[in-house]
Amino acid sequence: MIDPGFFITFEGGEGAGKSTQIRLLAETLRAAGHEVVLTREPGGTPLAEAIRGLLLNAGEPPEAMTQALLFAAARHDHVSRVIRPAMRAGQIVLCDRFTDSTRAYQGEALAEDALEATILLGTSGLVPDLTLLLDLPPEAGLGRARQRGVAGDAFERADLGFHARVRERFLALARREPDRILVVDADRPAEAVAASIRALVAAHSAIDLAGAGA
Ligand code: Z5A
Repeated sequence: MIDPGFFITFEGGEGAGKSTQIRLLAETLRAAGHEVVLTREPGGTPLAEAIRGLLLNAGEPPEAMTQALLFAAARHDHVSRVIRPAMRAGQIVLCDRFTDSTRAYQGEALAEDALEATILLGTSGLVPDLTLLLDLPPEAGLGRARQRGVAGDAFERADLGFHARVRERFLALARREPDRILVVDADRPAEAVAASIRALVAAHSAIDLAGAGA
């Protein structure tokens, strides 16, 4: 059975503006009368948030396959307890990072077939209806993230070359799945980015944004 809901993921590098934009789109959709679930990965359930703590704040980062399996375990709990039920209820689910982050980040160290096997275990085959890839140079994103003044997590502490390769892997995914993954230039003021996102959602879904300033 096809779920009546709609599943949108936000992807991109560090400090690309995902949290900002997901909040703005949620406001727009709610103003248009839609029921919206706003969630994030890793996280979204108590168990998955605990796994997030293990992944991002562990002193020594776990080995790559251990990381991928922890992301998959967190995602399985999140998908089965939050995302699927919301979609069955006809809600719009907005998720800050999902499987493409696994491909872009863990793809640095793992072979594609092994990585896809962990992704399939974590999602049970759920694929986003639409993915908005917020793209900007990693120097700009890291600069924004560091301006917030919070200590960087295990991924933020990686070198600039790593973040540049993450960006390239995201863009390669968008070239491979151009109907699902839409690239948004995130190196612009937040309101300009938000306007592009509203236009893309209106053009690539049946979601009615009328009356919400789309
Ligand atoms: N990870 C993984 O490896 N594998 C996986 O499968 C998954 C995740 C799911 C944590 O993610 C890490 O998990 C992530 C990959 C890994 N690490 N990295 N890198 P996260 O989503 O929690 O962390 P994040 O990407 O680092 O989020 P972030 O730093 O909060 O960035 P953001 O959500 O994209 O940006 P933001 O919070 O909206 O904005 C950042 C700052 O910039 C903030 O001060 C804003 O006010 C400002 N901002 C926002 N938009 C603009 C514009 N347009 N102009 C100027 N300033 C702006």
